[in-house]
Amino acid sequence: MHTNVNALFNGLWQDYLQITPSAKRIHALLGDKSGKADIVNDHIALRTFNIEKVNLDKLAAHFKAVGYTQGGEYDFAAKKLSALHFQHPDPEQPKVFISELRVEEFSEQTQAIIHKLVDQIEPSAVEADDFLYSGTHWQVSSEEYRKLLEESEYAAWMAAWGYRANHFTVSVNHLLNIDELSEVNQILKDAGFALNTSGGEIKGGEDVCLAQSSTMADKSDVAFSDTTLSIPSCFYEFAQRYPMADGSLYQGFVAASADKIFESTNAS
Ligand code: OOG
Ligand code: NI
Repeated sequence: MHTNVNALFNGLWQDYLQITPSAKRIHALLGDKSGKADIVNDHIALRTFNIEKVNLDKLAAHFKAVGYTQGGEYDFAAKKLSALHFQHPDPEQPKVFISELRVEEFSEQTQAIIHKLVDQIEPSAVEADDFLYSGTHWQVSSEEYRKLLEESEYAAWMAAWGYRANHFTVSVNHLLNIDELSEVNQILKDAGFALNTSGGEIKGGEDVCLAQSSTMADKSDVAFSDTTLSIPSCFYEFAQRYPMADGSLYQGFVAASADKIFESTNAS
C-alpha cells in the first residue's frame, strides 16, 4: 500500500486519463474560463463487490494507510449497493466515495459470473500499491458482460473495468471567475459535452448543501476474451458545496443525488 497520499492519487489520475480523454479537455476548458490552471479535485469514487476478498473495507484500507478516516454511510436499495465516504484531516485532500455491490441479492447466474471473476484475483494483489488502479484481474467474455448488464450496469462496468477511479470531480468552489455549477454546465454543453440528465442536470442543491452534475462517461475499448468492444468507461463530475448551519462547508454526499450520478456510466 502507498504511504504517500499524493503517490496514490497520482497513480489513480494517470490510469483514469488513459481511458477518459475528456478529462484533459475539461481541465483545459475550465482552467481557461476560470483563469486558474490548477483544478482542485473534490472527490473520486471507486466501485467493488461485497465479496470478502475485495470488499469495500479492502479498498478503504489503502486510504486509511495514508490518513483517511470514515465519514458517512449510504444505501442504494434499488441498485443493491452500499457505500461509505472517507476524508482526510487535510481538507485540501480529495474525499473518497467507495461503494460495493451486494452480490448475494442478485440471481444465481449473476452471482456465479461475479464469483468467477473475483476468484481469479491473486490475493496479494489486493494489498499492492497499485491495486486501486490495477484494472481487471480476470478474463471475461462479451457474453458475460451482456448478461451482467441485464441485471446491473454497475456489475457490468466492474467486470469490464475493474479497480480504478470511475470519476474525478472538479470542485466548483475553487474555480475563479465561475461562481455557480450552472455556469460550469453551460460551458461544458457549449463545448459539446453530454451531461448526465438523470434526475435533472443538477442533482441536489443548496437545500442539501451539495449540488452535483456530471458528464456521461467516455467510451473506450475493452478486450473481452472473445472480442473487443467500445463501451462506457469513466466520467467527470462537478460539485459545488454549501455551508451548513455552523458555517462550515458540507463534506458529505447525498444519497438521492449519488443514485443518479451512478448512471453516468450507462450507455447513453
Ligand atoms: C459513484 C456515484 C456517487 C457522488 O458524488 O455522489 C458519487 C459511482 O458512480 O461509483 O460519485
Ligand atoms: Ni462523485
